[in-house]
Amino acid sequence: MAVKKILIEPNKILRQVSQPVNEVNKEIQKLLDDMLETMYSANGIGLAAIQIGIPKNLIVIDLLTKEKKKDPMYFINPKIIKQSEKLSKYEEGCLSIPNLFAEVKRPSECEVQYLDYRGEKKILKAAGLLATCIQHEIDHLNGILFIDYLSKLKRDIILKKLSKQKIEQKRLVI
Ligand code: K2U
Ligand code: ZN
Repeated sequence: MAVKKILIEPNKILRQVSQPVNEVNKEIQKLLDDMLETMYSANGIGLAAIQIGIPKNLIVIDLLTKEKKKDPMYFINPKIIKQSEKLSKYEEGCLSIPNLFAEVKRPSECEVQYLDYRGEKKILKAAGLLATCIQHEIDHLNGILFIDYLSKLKRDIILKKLSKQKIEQKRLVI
């Protein structure tokens, strides 16, 4: 397994629409393994392949709820097939938008159809943080970031802070 570099917004690659996976094979499983290791090392609870620059419909999630015991979930070609009318608010973050959080409203529950790590067809009913995370990650596969749901004012403030962070990091490297 390998830890990969996570792309940071603003980055055109993060706005790409990812493509379906045609065959679940060793190469795809290795990619899922690397995504999971990258997510754990970044203290995230979800990661989409596009965040490491791979435009494929692949997501990993681990909410680490049971006493921080690892219980990874793998989603290949995930598709939301139902969403509740009821909405829930959650203060979202993103590994591609480091150290910045904002409240986002999303359907409280969703049903997602996908292939699992072995390529088996599955349907999952999700609620709470899992529902939020799945919808956040599937947004990534469509080139959508949580800041896109914010007002222009809030989004511009966040983008300004991100650009400042990037300049400061460049200074540190030199
Ligand atoms: O897509 C990502 O960058 C992963 C997000 C997933 C996430 C976003 C919003 C709400 C829940 C999950 C990161 O894990 S953001 C860091 C984080 C960690 C724990 C809880 C919430 C956010
Ligand atoms: Zn994200």
